[in-house]
Amino acid sequence: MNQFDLTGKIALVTGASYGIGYAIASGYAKAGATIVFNDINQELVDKGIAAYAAEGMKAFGYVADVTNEDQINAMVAKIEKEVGSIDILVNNAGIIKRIPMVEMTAAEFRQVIDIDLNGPFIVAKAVLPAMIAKKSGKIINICSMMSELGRETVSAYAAAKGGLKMLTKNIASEYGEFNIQCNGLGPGYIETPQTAPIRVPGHPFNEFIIAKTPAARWGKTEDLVGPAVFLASSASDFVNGHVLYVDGGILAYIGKQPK
Ligand code: NAP
Ligand code: GCO
Repeated sequence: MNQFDLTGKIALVTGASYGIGYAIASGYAKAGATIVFNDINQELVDKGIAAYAAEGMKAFGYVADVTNEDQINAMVAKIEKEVGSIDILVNNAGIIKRIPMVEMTAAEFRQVIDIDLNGPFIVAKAVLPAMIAKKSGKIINICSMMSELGRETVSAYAAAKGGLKMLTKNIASEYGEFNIQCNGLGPGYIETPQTAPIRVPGHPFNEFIIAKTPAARWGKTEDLVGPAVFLASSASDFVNGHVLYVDGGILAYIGKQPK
């Protein structure tokens, strides 16, 4: 039996019109899953559907803001009616604001917490009842290096991602008895639109990350697909409450000394 086969499974990946979510959803489709995704407006959803189609994948797309419980509950009900019961949830949608804490407004802080932490709570709460009823489910929360480490200007994001690590452990603890596994996937520094501003060749942070990564490179979204398939598949049925870091070794390394 191929433990990494997702045939017959329905996977919801939030914020998956592009970026990490798109790569993970595409990997799930190639592993046999039916993929469903949401984004915050129809233009992005249409863009995502076209992108999946261009790669020969049929994806079901829905407009829903992960911070809006009514929209998420309505979307999950629509998915269950139009596609089927959700077997795999990837809480991927997220934003970052890079602002020194003393200059960040409370509203800006709240917005990051709302999308990056409250959103995963809202979506997981919406899909859990059906998973409990069928005594099966996989929830994967996209964590971060900032689930473990801090750095200048990302106070809200680090607080959210640190909280997301603990929400992951709590869902695992509370619902493990229903054969539901909830794990985190913690990407390192990955080439996506979110990191484009700090990845400019010659930018000090770009050089810093390459020196801080044993693999001496930025990650690619493709680097995350295998670990994401593992966490969504029966190969990880006894892995629960774990955060799988896919970071090229960043968390293990003090960093290359300057020449
Ligand atoms: P991205 O390129 O900015 O994509 C984020 C996606 O989430 C976009 O499609 C975005 O749509 C969507 N989104 C934002 N707010 C939303 C909301 N309220 N409701 C629904 N969808 C929403 O980011 P990424 O780099 O792919 O990151 C994806 C996830 O990985 C995030 O949780 C991020 O924190 C995490 N992560 C990223 C890295 C990295 O190095 N890139 C590393 C570790 C973790 P819009 O275009 O409308 O904003
Ligand atoms: C930053 C980056 C990181 C990455 C990622 C690292 O400004 O430090 O955006 O936060 O997005 O979360 O794992």
